[in-house]
Amino acid sequence: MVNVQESPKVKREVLEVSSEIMSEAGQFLRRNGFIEILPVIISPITDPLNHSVLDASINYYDGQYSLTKSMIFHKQLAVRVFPKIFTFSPNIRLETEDKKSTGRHLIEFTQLDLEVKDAKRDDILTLVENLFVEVFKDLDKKFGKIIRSTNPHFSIPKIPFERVRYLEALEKYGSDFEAILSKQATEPFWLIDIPIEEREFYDRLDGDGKVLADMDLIYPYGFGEAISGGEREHEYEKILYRMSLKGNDQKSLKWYLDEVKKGIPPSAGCGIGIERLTRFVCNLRHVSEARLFAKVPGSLSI
Ligand code: ASN
Repeated sequence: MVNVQESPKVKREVLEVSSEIMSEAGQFLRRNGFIEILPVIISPITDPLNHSVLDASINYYDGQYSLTKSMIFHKQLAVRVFPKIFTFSPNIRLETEDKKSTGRHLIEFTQLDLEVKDAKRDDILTLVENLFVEVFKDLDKKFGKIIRSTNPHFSIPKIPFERVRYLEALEKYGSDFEAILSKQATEPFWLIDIPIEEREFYDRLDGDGKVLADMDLIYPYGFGEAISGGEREHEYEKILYRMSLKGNDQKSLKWYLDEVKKGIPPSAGCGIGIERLTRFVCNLRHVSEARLFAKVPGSLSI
């Protein structure tokens, strides 16, 4: 039987910080030529993800809607209409109970998801670094004292962030490298060139056919993964090939494939977890303290 859980107490100041993060990040993107689009909550297509979660779909007449796991495909289609877009996208990922105490997982969370037509990975790294600096400067000005009272490490991140190659880190530190490096670090850093088997089919395969032109951002002080993103595959044949390597079902992604056939532009982008960023800034034990109505894996709550 599922455990029914009371929602954790969330501090007012944490909600103010979270609200300010969203406001300042949105303004930064608008100043840089982005427009905000509305999020998609249900669709016949959603991110297949690289790890399995419980099914979250709704039957509708004789069809089926999935609850959004990420808006990746919609972002790729949206940049046909406007070259720089962002959205605050609610994601539903029904993670299993073992993710309860990672500190980083909720089954409902929000990504600031952005995508840029014709962009390269480096463009996104620079954009995000500048976004972080602007957001942290603004937070420092408005909430610096409050934040420092619970987070002695709070500081404006120094850019450019270090870039760590996934395979080099794996070789040096073993399979737990991400946690080890996150604990050692005092500044956020990029993990780049992630091996093909570690990610979904939509991130672009780079030169040697083994690693992708993609990235994660990792927070320091053990806070772990913050962001994932990359350059995207946009050519129909390559997408089919990548799906076949991953064993993705073509039928369930037919709506996407039909659009790809008509043509989608090259693009790159990423998604920034809002609750994780709030947790990092406020130095919170668990991401469930970073929003109201948080839903922790393995339980039911309001
Ligand atoms: N938002 C991510 C991206 O843009 C995808 C994800 O969340 N799985 O790459």
